[in-house]
Amino acid sequence: MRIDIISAVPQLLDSPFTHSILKRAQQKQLFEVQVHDLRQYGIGKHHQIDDYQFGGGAGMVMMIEPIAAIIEQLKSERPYDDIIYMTPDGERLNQGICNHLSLKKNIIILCGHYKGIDERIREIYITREISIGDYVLSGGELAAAVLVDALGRLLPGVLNNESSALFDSFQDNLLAPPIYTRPADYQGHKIPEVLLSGHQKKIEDWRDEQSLLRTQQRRPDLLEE
Ligand code: 6GU
Repeated sequence: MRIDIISAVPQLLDSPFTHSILKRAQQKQLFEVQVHDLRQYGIGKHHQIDDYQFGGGAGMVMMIEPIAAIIEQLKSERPYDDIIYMTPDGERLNQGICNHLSLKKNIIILCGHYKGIDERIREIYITREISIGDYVLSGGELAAAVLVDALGRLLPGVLNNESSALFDSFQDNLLAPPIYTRPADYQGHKIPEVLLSGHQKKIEDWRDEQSLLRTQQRRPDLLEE
């Protein structure tokens, strides 16, 4: 999978994909992330990328031409399955959307900044709009990083134990069960007996039960979906 991220503040994305799991995924060439500096496609001597809002109002608006120029450039290089705009008024991200998008070959992610982008960019180019939750960030970059991380770890071969993404919280609309490591007794805080039983079936049943319990207690909304 290849992801091209378009940003007015590319420095914000310097580090999230160069460590740990996503770093390894890129080294193994399972995954490629390219961050593009929108300002390089800006207009005139000052590489302008934003302008005042028609009709007045506070906040600058990202202009069409620089964004169109970089998207057209990228599209001339390879076909894209989706051009995603990160925006608080988009569809709220969940594991199902991540699973779906992780099957795509090439996607573009456009990060909004300032007040947002000219609406016509959305009409002309954007195929999908995604929010990461009901709160406002100062730009789409951190949201894009969240999306890329969630996609990268789903690609086949990225996680050490390939099956482990299947057991994540949310994969069955259930939260993950509690987990423990040594010591089995930490200052009197003991782990559940069943985990020491060596009885795999009982352990799995206990985990399923804990998953369900946790979901009922913390996220009953997931069970209604
Ligand atoms: Cl995608 N962008 C911004 N600016 N704020 C957000 C968001 C995105 N998702 C939640 N809040």
